[in-house]
Amino acid sequence: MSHPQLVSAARPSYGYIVSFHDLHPTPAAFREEVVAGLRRPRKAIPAKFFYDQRGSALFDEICQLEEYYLTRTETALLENHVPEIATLLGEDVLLIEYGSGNGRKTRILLDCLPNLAAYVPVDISKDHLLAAATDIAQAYPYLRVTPVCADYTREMAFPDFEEFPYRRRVVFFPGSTIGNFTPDEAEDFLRHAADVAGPPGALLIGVDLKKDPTVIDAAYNDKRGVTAAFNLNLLHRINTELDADFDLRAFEHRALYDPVQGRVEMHLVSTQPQTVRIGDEVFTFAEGETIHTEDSHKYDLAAFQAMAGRAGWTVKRVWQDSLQYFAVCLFTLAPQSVA
Ligand code: AVI
Repeated sequence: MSHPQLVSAARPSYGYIVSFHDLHPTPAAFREEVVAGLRRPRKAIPAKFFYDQRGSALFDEICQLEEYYLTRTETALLENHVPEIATLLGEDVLLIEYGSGNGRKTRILLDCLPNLAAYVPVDISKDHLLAAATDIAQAYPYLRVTPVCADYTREMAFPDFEEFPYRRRVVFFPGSTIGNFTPDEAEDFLRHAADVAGPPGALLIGVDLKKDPTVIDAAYNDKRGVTAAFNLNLLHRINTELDADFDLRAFEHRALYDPVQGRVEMHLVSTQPQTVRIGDEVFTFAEGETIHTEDSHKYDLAAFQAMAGRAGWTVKRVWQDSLQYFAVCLFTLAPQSVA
């Protein structure tokens, strides 16, 4: 992948999306994947389907919960260390963010990175992506904002951005979203990120760490029941979008941390024997049978660094909170090139 040389130029003011790369990710075959998942001997639905409009709003609410330590810990790490992060990354960075959320963490970086060359949010959901990118473009009128609509869990030809002079590409993947991949998928993603960044690129990534299981269990079983509502919203979404008749009162949220596997498994438990219809298809549930809806892996820091190493990354710096709940890691592809 060739990277254009930096050409210094006076920066104009934009305030709008400068260019949009639509890599036309195949629309998630929602019905097909749900039906196939419910036909499996152990019923499962991919976690990516949580995020309709209500699901995204509920996830934002989860991020504010006292029990959900991940967001506030990572945000504090970024806020406390952003001057050092900015120095290590240097000027004229092309900042590529995967799975852009509500933008709060992005803004911490945008406020401090000197002379950012462009901001490239990458997401599969076009509407969500364009809305978030427009907000950022308006808040940072001197920034080139160039969203890419793509399914980053699959192979894709990333744009080369020849039109923008920049010094290095930096991939930003906050939130421990890497934890929602299986370890094999996570390693593949890290390899993909190395390919997209290219030397002298860098990766700034948030990772939730193994810890006291009661702390993790509480984060996924909050007292107000927001996580339960987030989990059950998947059935509501299937009812509305796929002409189904799930009775939401006949399913319960379950999330349990398995310290041996190092992951939280989230399920929806059928509280009674029942049948459910999706269009013309009928599914039978025994009492206690579950739909597996999400895994959230927690890493041992050394094991995560080893995985990143296998994917081609070298650790440059790691920031952790005093309880060592969470890590923000900066990896590079060519250590000698870091400022
Ligand atoms: C998006 N992802 C990192 C969250 C997590 O913690 O795995 C999704 C989530 N599921 C339940 N609560 C939050």
